[in-house]
Amino acid sequence: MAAIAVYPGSFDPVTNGHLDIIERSANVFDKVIVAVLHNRNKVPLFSVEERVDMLEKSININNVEIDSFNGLLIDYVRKKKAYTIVRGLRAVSDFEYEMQAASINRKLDPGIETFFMMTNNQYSYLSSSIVKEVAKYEADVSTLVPHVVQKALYDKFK
Ligand code: COD
Repeated sequence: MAAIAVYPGSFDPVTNGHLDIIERSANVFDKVIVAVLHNRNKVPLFSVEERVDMLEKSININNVEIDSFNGLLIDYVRKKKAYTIVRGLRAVSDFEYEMQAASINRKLDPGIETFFMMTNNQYSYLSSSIVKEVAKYEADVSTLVPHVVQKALYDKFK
């Protein structure tokens, strides 16, 4: 049976930190589905279509698929016949939320495991929020995000 993993997130927008997790998980699992969340309480900077498009243009790995989802993550993971959720960990500050999310997801379906992958040290400070913050002031984000994202950020803040 193929080992399918779902890497869910907001990806608003995708950063080099996300891409690193995607590349490394693609080496571990037979297939990785990068799943962009549709609805959130807070309004994203980029629409789900824009976020999916930027991911598609930034990734060219045979066993990686880009998708989007609505509602509960665990329902989506089941629908995809995946048994693993991949999450990235940057710092202790990520731990509390991730622990809570993994626990509730396990409660909802004990058959689905959450796997954590430590950030690559060079991306440990990197988040979508920090990238948006600096791009707003037209600072250089070329080493933080793929080219297509950098362009989209500058266009958005023009
Ligand atoms: N290095 C390593 N990992 C990173 C980096 C980096 N520099 N930057 C981000 N990551 C990791 C994050 O830790 C996270 O694991 C993943 O990449 C995605 O990050 P984000 O910020 O794009 O996405 P989140 O954390 O906002 O995604 C939250 C979900 C969409 C997964 C969550 O809200 C969800 O599952 N919602 C659906 C409703 C639901 O099922 N809720 C119950 C469970 S919480």
